[in-house]
Amino acid sequence: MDFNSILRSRMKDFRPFDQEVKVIRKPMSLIDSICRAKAEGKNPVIAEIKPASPLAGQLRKIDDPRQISKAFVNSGACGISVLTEPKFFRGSLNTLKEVSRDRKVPVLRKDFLFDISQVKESYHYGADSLLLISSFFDSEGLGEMISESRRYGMEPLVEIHSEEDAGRAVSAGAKLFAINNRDKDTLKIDIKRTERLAGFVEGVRVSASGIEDPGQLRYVLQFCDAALIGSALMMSAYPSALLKA
Ligand code: IGP
Repeated sequence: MDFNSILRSRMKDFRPFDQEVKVIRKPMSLIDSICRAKAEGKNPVIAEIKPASPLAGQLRKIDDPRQISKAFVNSGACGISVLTEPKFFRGSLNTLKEVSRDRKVPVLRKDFLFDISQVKESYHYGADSLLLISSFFDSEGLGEMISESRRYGMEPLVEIHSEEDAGRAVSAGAKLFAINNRDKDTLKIDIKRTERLAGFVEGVRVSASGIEDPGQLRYVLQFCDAALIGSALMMSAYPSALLKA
């Protein structure tokens, strides 16, 4: 399994979101939340609700996503990421809606998004930010997704895997970047990618994937403003052991 196959599967049963949506809610700023955590001397961590992964299968049975989100916030998370891809990650938009209902920190929609209507959909289901994977777009297409997100008051998190992705994200005007330590073809982790790519983007940087222990968290926070952690938190009963490390 690789990122492009997951994207293709997502495109297959895709129907554009065509509901009318009133833009009333003002999304919370993930950038502000990261900067605040940093200023307060906390580990800025975005904790992810990730029921399953393509390699590991089920990580945790999610009965009450709001309970998990509350535990993450109480342990000091500065953001919550919610997987909404249904097939490989067993996520849902419903979970996003649930989690964002009583949000205390910004909520990120994590999916393999490709169509402009999915920006409005993300807002409708309560997202404060959404992930855009740089390699899925050309620079113009990525720029359009970014502008559309900002029309709803959401600053997207633009994910990069390579120098080339970084260049595209920068020229499309991204301000908030995720350096993904997972190879998108093999799904293997190389945590040093954070160190290699950090210098290619300017703005707020998040290191994502494969962070499993306090040592790795400290390592990535040398180069990035925040870390995004899924699997390790899903499999642990004590999120604060990692978040407050
Ligand atoms: C979390 P991990 O290794 O802590 O479970 O990784 C997150 O980075 C990962 O879920 C992710 C992802 C994505 C999932 C990063 N980019 C894009 C789906 C789509």
